[in-house]
Amino acid sequence: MRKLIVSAALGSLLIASIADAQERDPIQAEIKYRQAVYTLIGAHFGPIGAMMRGRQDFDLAAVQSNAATLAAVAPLAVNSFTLESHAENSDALSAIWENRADFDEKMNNLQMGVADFAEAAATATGVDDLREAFGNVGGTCKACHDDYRAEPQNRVR
Ligand code: ASC
Repeated sequence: MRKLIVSAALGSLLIASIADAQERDPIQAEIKYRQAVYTLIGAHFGPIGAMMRGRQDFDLAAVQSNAATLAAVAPLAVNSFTLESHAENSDALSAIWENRADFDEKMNNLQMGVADFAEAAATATGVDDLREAFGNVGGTCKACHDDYRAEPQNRVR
């Protein structure tokens, strides 16, 4: 029992020191920030996708709420690639920083696509009113993932 307590204490010290090291390293701090932003994007786009694809009952109020949050969060993604923050623990490819203008245009398309979707959701009466705007958002996600995100098999996570 005592051994267990000692090793648990050592374990949490180790975790705390890794967290401290990441906070002192601006690249790791940006990666952490970015992953937080994309976690939020996924958390709000996921339910929209499930409802739009008929995998979950369509609930207009839930779509509207998720879309509004998504529109607020998407601009943060743009600010999460300021440093050349590609590393072992990130799916962001170095191509981002080698094709900055193209990447920025694609990020801008994401923001506009999400804003249009949120606007469409605000006045929609049903799923059919949202198909086009949803397809556009999906296209902006895919455009970036195709060129600038590591393929799943290359991921460390
Ligand atoms: C999703 C999701 C994406 C996009 C993309 C569209 O539901 O998680 O990244 O749609 O697959 O092609």
